[in-house]
Amino acid sequence: MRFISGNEALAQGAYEEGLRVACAYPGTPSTEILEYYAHIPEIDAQWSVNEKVAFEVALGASVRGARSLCAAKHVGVNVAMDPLMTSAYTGVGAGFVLVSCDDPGIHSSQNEQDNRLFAKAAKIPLIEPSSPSEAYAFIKTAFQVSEEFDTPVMVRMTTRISHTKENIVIGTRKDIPVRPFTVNVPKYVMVPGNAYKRHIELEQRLVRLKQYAEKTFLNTIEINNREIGFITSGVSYLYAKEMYPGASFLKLGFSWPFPETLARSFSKKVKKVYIIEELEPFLEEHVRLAGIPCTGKHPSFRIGELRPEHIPYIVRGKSKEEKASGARKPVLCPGCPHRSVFTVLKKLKKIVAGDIGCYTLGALPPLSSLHTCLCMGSGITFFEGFGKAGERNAVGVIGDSTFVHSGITGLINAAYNKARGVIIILDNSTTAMTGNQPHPGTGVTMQGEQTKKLSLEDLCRVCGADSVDVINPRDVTALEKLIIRRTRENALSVIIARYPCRFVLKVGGCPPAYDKNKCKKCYMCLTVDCPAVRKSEDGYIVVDNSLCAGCNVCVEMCGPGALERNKTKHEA
Ligand SMILES: Cc1ncc(C[n+]2csc(CCOP(=O)(O)OP(=O)(O)O)c2C)c(N)n1
Repeated sequence: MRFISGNEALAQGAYEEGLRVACAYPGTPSTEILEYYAHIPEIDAQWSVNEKVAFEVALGASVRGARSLCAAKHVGVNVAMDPLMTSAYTGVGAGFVLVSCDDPGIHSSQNEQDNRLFAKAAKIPLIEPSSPSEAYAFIKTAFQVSEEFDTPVMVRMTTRISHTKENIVIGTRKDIPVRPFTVNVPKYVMVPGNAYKRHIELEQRLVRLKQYAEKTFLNTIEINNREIGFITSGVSYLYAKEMYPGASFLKLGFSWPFPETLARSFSKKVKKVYIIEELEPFLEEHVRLAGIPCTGKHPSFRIGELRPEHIPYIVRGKSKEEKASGARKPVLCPGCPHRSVFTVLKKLKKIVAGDIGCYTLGALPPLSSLHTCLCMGSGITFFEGFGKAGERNAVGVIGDSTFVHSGITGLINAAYNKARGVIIILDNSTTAMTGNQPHPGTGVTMQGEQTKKLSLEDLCRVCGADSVDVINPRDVTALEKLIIRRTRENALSVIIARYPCRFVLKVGGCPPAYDKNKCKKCYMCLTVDCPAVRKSEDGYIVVDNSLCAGCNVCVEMCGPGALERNKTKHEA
């Protein structure tokens, strides 16, 4: 028995089911699935450079005969959409599962799309666990379904299932040998003539999958009070069960292709049918298509995470009552190397095309110096777009991991299409946002082994940057001069602002010394928005030594010299 999270339970279940290859790019709430495999020798696990690559490597392993898995956060599946759509045509070799971890409520994402729609769009079966123990059990069935029907399978998790912990009785690993590879050009080479035939095969497979959905043990009916019948899936089932324990339920663990006959027979056993689901009215549309009278949720419930207390509102057909969230404002960590870059960009009044990572926090006051953030890679492409619209004061910023994920093509495009200006790669030598995973620029694998190290400076040069500078962003004055110099040139420049994240460095520095007598209470030190520096009741400054990482960016901002540099342990 082990007390593990939904992600760990799913990872363990897949391990027991003979998984051999696992690929992902980190992304909340999916990250722990791959981290589980880092030290399991039977599984070849990797941080891939992005989700498209992860999907293809894993699918390639499946086509060659090894059971494989690709995990991604919901928006990661967007990146893998191109291979996903056609993989439904080719089918698989050995079992292949795509785990989509969705983020209703947008705890840590750029949107809250419902990836159940993607399973339907891609025409692959959809399995929805509602708890860690089901994640453990259902992933096994997912591999079996994948092989039985020769299809990729989507297992859809959501934040609450991924991160909830439960006691799970775990088992042992099955020995499932790698299958031999048989050349099968009509199946695996998707040129129009072959693809057309595979599409026919795919539609026939969907008919068989629908029949499977009608009888699989993943879909269960619980008949209790016949006045109220809930059709539900995923964590929404638990919420409905918690609020209406005596009601009847059709719980769909295999929700697409939709088991119409099962839903119809359930509806005949109860007086009224309610659909309980998070985000899109996915089940509801299918229930209505089947001609089953039902009550769905008010459209206000398409937004945000569902909570148990919402269920009575849905039953009464009412809208959601929004309560103001009392969430603390997020802030860059003390010692974060990104802080000084945004301080300088603010001073220079730049328009900043931003991207996704810890550094997106540069958008918040008082730094307020990141002005757009759409998706991974858009820091560079938006920078180019701004230029095409005539903007000469724009700067693009992108993190090192994000640059490798999807910034490289944007840089090549910018160079090829004669963009001018400055792109800053915020290189803290890690993927900090998702918990400090390594990436090719770090030269370390998921397992902590040394590997080929990607030189970002060499790469930027061959992509077509006219100049590439590497600078320590802790030297605020030098950074400012460099940005001014490069923006004045009629060229495409990349500045790599390189200093490790404090969670990579793991060494603190000495907090600065503070002399009250020199302090003019100008509060320039507060403009860098460091949690370690604050104003006390008497209007003077307090440096919290327990938080301070000794980066001295506040010292650089202090005109009167009241804050003075101590040599940091790292720099000494
Ligand atoms: C398509 C997609 N995949 C993954 C993520 C999750 N994610 C957001 S930012 C990021 C990378 C952050 O690393 P980096 O660019 O180095 O910036 P840092 O956080 O280290 O400052 C990841 C993995 C995402 N939002 N979208």
